[in-house]
Amino acid sequence: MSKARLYSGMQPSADSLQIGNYIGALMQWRDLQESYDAFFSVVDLHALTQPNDPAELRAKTRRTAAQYIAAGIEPAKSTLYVQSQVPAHAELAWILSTITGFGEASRMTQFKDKSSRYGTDGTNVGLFTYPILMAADILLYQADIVPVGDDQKQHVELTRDLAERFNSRYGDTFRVPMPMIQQDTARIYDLQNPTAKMSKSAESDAGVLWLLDDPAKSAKKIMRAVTDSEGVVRYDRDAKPGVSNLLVIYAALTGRQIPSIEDEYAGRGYGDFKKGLAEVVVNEFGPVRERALALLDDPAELDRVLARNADKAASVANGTLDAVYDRMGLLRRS
Ligand code: ATP
Ligand code: LTN
Repeated sequence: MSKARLYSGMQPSADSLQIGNYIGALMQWRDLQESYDAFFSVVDLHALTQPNDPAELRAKTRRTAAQYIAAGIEPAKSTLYVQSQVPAHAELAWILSTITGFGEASRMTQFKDKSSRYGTDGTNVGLFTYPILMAADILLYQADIVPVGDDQKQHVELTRDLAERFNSRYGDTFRVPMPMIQQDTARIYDLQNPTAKMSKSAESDAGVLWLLDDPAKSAKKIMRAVTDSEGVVRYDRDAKPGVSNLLVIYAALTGRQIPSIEDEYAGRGYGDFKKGLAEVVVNEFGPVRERALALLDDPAELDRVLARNADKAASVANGTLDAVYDRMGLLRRS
């Protein structure tokens, strides 16, 4: 039996990914690629909804792809490619926009949040149609499952609605995908503000652990992480968000259970615990960083790998797009 299809992606919105992207997405993708026919994209067209310097966007796109590979996404096993290199994404997005209700798109909470933050004049139409482009990403590949964080669940639901709507109007064309929502235990919070999600675009850098940072710098940030005055290494998300977050990171990177880590540090202070965690982080990130930097040292080879995978992606995507055009009555050239 052939493997089920999986699709996910990340925006190239920073020079380096942060540890939340690694634990919440890349580590899972790495495992999932063994049992699924996986497609992973660097969604650079989505990134255009934020202001970008062209040279920087190009660099961030390569850096994001290099970090996928360095974290264990194998370009020979999974189809790892850059979204804009497959024109079908933008084409299907247009088609899907014609079957999306204005009110339906207006209800997307991510758009509502961003547009209320930046105001109508500071918000581009691309931000409004962002979820439709995401639906195109997923539907082009006939994906069965889409691993994403909780914040993207509404977008996957819109994708399902659009697929069903198209199928009922024009005949069975798209597979209706299922979201695979990241578990709470894979959610990482800011080290300085442990009730806020760690994020690439955080305002302050002090609470963010970057995959490509000098390991000594990451160790220092861990030693300075916010804790509490109890002095006991114990998991309690509500009363002890700082320590609990550090425990989640420790457990995720070592594959250990939280109670076993609590036992190890029983009767010892936060200093010891943080030192232990810093060691774990440095050991895990050191080699990932080395691999990513080595890949970035040879951009021509990295670009070739990405081009090969874009060809593979395009051959699947174009098949879907052709069927869509045909079913909608667009005159195909002979
Ligand atoms: P941005 O600040 O540009 O929105 P981000 O760092 O918040 O970026 P996304 O690009 O939105 O991350 O997400 C990429 C992937 O990483 C998603 O699958 C998301 O669920 C996961 N992810 C992002 N931040 C975290 C986090 N703090 N903990 C766990 N997973 C995370
Ligand atoms: N919107 C997502 C990134 C993304 C995506 C996708 C995820 C774009 N296209 C398709 C899964 C499937 C985000 O911000 N994390």
